[in-house]
Amino acid sequence: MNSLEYRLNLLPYTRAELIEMVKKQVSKKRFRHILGVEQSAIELAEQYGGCIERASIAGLLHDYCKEMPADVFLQAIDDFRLNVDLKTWNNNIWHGMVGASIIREQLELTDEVILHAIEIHTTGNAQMSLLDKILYVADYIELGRDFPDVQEAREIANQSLDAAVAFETAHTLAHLIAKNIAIYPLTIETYNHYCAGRK
Ligand code: DGI
Ligand code: FE
Ligand code: FE
Repeated sequence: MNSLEYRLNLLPYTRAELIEMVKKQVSKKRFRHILGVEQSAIELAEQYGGCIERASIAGLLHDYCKEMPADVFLQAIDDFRLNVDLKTWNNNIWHGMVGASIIREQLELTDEVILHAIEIHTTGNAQMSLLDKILYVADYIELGRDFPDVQEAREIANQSLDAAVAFETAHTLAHLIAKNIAIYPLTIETYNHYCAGRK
């Protein structure tokens, strides 16, 4: 994907400049994951008729805030007047839900479609856009991922994006429940809508 050039002016940077900025924010391992998510997101956008450029930017930025310390998120929740209930969660929830606001400000990204996909990339929600689904699924199936059900998830994603959202959500929930980890309310919304057929 080295030939991809941004033409939509969604960001004041080239893709190469954006990649350098992301590289400075995260560990080598996470950087490799991020490049994998970008690649998978672009492929899903090609297959399902999404915007390639938005898929690339969302993939490259989705975990931009993943390694930021708790105090940055707690301050951002105040600064951006986000719901104070967010303070009771942790980095796993903050890096998307709060990260989107940090990215909007720090990277001068104003495209709300991309920002929303980043915001809910961990949890999903009941009304996911095409880009929301592309990023949510790409994060799960990128080529660097190696867990027991990943091959099945890739095959399902090749057939139906909604089925892939459902598969990922059911498996993530089962994993969280098995470990007695608290479920973020949006994750339950995603489950009710995409796995249990509630409108
Ligand atoms: O950032 P990544 O590791 O690439 O992936 P992610 O953003 O999808 O998930 C980050 C972590 O968040 C992962 O360990 C699963 C966890 N997670 C997903 N849904 C929920 C959750 N954690 C809590 N507490 N509640 C959730 O609903
Ligand atoms: Fe993430
Ligand atoms: Fe990720």
